[in-house]
Amino acid sequence: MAREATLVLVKPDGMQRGLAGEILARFERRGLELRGARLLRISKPMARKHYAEHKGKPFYDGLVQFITSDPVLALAVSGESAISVVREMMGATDPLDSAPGTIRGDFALELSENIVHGSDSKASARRELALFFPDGLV
Ligand code: IDP
Ligand code: MG
Repeated sequence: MAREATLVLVKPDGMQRGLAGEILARFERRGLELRGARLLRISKPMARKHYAEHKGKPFYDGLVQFITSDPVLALAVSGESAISVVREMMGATDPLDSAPGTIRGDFALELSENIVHGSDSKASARRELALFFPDGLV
């Protein structure tokens, strides 16, 4: 496999619960490298772009509403197979299916408040990193 970069978001619920440090520490301890970090409140247009793949789904409007409701921490992390490693460490989308030891499996119970986002493919990572880090990574 190869070295990759991926986007992580600590969503508004994760920020409100004070889990940003815990989440970043898990990725750092795993050996991933922090290449960028931004604390921001996502605008509606940016949220619609970020979640464009879900447009038309019943939960889309609520998702856009939620991700723009409070600040998020956007992290660019890189390392060997970073995209799949981050996804595995996040756990399944529905926290009720997430294994203990994963971020969602340890900290969440609700599908709509599942603490973190992570890019799901190389194409998504490229697109999402460009959206959140338009000036590039360090
Ligand atoms: P992912 O975050 O694990 O990649 P996606 O399928 O890309 O999952 O969905 C994006 C986000 O939308 C999820 O993290 C979750 O918060 C929310 N979501 C997904 N499916 C549903 C649903 O059926 N009802 C409510 N929210 C959902
Ligand atoms: Mg997704």
